[in-house]
Amino acid sequence: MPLFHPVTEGEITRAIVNSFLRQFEEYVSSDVIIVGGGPSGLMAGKELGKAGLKVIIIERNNYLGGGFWAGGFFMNKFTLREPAQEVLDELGVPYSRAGEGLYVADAPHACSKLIGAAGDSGVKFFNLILLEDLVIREDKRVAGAVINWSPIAYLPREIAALDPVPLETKVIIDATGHDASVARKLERRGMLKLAGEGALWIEESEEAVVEHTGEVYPGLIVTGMAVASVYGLPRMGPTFGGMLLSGKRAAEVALAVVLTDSR
Ligand code: 48H
Repeated sequence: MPLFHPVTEGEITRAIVNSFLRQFEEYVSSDVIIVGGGPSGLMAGKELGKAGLKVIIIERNNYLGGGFWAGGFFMNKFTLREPAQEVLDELGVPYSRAGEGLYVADAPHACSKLIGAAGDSGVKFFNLILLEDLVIREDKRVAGAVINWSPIAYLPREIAALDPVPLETKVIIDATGHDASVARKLERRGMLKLAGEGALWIEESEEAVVEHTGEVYPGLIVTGMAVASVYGLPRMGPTFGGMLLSGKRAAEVALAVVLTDSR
């Protein structure tokens, strides 16, 4: 008696292809597309999923987590300042006190729990997909994402001139980190001007990033380090509370936009 139930190779391939296509077709239209699966994007996704919205996270890598995996200095540890440790309480991630109002935790543990929580909330992950451009209609509002398989971007044009694919959505969240890749699509067309990220200043940076998290253009919300790049705010090094609370704020703003949007 074999341990595993017998199946054919064809059945396995069919299971993958059918499941992908069904999901892809369902998510051609969504409530929110989050570009970037780092801490701010995952946090925003988890909150929006919990609120019952139809949410996709697009990530160009074949893994989620962005800069959250390694923490600081490749030491797999990261810090959080009060009150952001409440997110770790919620996720069930252990941490220890490193000083007054300062906590330290294990980055892979926190990152995997956050990915799990986003998945549990119903968010769908589209890895290995790159945001190439935006859909903007006559009302001058971001109305969708234009995507392609990430490997396509790394192939020479003469063998991979492949048209990208549009997806419709009500709101896009730029959670692409230092690059602010989504906001840059608007800058390229003279529709937004990015100030560029400031130098490191922990005391100022996290609060400023959370405060400035919001809609920068109709239908486009920025979160995480993309906020610093858009508004010229200081960076904060390996402390992640600002990223998590910015993601939470982005979700609140996105929810308000979706609820007031009658389309
Ligand atoms: C698809 C894309 C695209 C694209 C980028 O860098 P991240 O971890 O971003 P945040 O803002 O959630 O967190 C920033 C944090 O990790 C950090 O770097 C900190 C706190 N730095 C402080 C300092 O002083 O340096 O994740 C962004 C994700 C990555 O996974 C990218 O691969 C992805 O976005 N991404 N995905 N299409 N065009 N551009």
